[in-house]
Amino acid sequence: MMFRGNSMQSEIIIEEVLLKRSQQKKKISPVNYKERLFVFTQRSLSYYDYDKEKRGNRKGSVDVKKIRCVETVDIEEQTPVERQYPFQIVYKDGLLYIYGTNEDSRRQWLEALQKEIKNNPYLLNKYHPGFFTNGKFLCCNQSCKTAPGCAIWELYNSLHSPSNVSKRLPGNLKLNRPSLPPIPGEAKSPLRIAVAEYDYQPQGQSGISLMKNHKYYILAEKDSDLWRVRDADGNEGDVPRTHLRERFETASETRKETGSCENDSPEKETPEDYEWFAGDITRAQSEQLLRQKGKEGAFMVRKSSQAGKYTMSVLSLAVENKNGTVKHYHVHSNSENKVYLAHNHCFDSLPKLITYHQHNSAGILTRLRHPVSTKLKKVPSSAALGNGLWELRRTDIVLLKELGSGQFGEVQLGKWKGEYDVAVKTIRESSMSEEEFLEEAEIMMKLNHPKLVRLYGVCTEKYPIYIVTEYMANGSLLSYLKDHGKELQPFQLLQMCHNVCAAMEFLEHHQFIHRDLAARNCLVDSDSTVKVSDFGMARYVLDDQYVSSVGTKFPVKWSAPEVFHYSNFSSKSDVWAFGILMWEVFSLGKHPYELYDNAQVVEKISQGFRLYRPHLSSETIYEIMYSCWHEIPEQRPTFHQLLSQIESFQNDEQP
Ligand code: ACK
Repeated sequence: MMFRGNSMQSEIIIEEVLLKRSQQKKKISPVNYKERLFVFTQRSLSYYDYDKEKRGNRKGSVDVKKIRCVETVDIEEQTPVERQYPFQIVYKDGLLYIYGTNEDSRRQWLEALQKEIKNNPYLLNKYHPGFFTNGKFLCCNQSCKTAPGCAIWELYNSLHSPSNVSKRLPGNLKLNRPSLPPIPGEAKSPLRIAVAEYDYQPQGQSGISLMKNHKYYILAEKDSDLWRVRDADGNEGDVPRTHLRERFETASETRKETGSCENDSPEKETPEDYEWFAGDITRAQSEQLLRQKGKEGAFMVRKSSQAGKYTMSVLSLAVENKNGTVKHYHVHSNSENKVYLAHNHCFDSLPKLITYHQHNSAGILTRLRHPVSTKLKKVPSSAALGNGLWELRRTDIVLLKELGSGQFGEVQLGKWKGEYDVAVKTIRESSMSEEEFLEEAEIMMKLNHPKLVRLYGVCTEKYPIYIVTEYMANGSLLSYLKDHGKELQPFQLLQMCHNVCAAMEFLEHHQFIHRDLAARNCLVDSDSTVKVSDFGMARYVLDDQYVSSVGTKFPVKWSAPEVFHYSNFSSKSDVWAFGILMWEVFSLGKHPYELYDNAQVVEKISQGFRLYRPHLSSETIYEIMYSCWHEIPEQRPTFHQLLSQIESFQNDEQP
């Protein structure tokens, strides 16, 4: 297999000779398997005749923009060894089955393809885990090649989720979820279907368990808290309705899932796919976002506080109030499972209702004109939110969701000007020496590097103070390593260290000391890039336990001897911490010196002991990290040297 750079549109991302299954375009054509040279560029996946190292004629090509799903395929019993690693490419005009040469080859193809298609317009949220063979899918027996998928394509949620705050799962996911069987004798009654939003274990005898993303029939609403549901295996039981989200599907849409394929799969099925769907935000947040949009007919649909229901919020400026008026409408459903705002206008689905009201106000405040999105949108890398001013307007920021707790207080996901995602550190009173921080915040804002988490600005006029930074969809490097490290290859781990080293070289060049470099203070972006965060912030923490080298929170295990003995910080003490960070990366998020407490670490380090080689690290990589732990700071490499060592290693061999 070959990997190439992909900076140019037509450059090859990956190419390999793989087995391709015939597409059986006619039902009677036999299945056969041919070796083809597959060449994947940002534009297309093409395959060629291939004989004795020679590329022959092009036999076919799929436009990358038309790809809707890339996933593994379940193998049948007694599949020969050379066909153990199939994957499928579902695209607008067909379905392609290809076989990786081994698990690694398949994973690399999946990752490369999934990365390139993630912004494609019509990704599928369901797929077929089984092959389409001799006129039907082995997984669900549907006989039409374009029939809607029968299992949830789990990766779709992370590639395409509206509140893409959920973490991306790298690697390939194989999920084979059965679709619900029809309820005997109930085929003509309106089917109410709900999807579990969380796993649930039954408390009493009458309950059944729920599995996240699986579908259930709603049989009855027992009271305001409980629904009686039936799962795909026919088990019935009571479950809390807060764990389910009702899907507004008509009976015909449900039927499509289990057989008929008069129509091609709908491009967008659930409200989640739409620009206007805001998911779990509160009434107050929706009002703030609509007002920030400030346009007549700005609207969004959010989940109502009543489980399984939706609310539509609309802004009109054509009323006296200068901020405009926001109205909230419940989306009702009738006994035929049709949805409506006003009784006389009922629709099969929520998207259809919205389309109607985009053209007709029909009883609502104003026609729906401007969808307000809570989908993730990064601030363009060149932008300074405050136009050079570091004080931002608090009213331009809507806090949407807590991400976690940091050294100074909570970290929240926020929207700036109703459009861009930002992370907001809300600073608790007396957790930070603000004056000193504010004196330097402007300098920190100017430290601009692609591998440093951008500091956009602050809101300081009252408590809680806000520190507004770049939002990083995959959270801290430490939790990412713990959750997904096993899916990463050593070369990817080294790439993460390279990212951090590049940022640190930049800080070193600007004579700026981080003082608390560790995996917990780095963040991972949606494309798995790692960026260094919280640079210089350690100086402003007002917590004796953290600031004093004998305090329980002081990061002794990341500190060079001159730091824990004399509080002597320098770029060279950052280099020591970088060595520990490399160790954390190659140990997939292990805690360094896990058997020792801080005092024992001071003693051991002073005696010359150092961390052992993590088993994912080669000798050469270990030599690099080890060199960071020289007792004498001057003998440690600079970040500049470390960066070129890592790069030459990346160019020469695999770690
Ligand atoms: O691992 P996490 O989900 O990612 O939990 C921590 C938590 O807040 C406390 O630090 C998350 N976090 C911090 N800063 C950001 C940011 N800029 N973007 C996204 N998540 C962040 C971090």
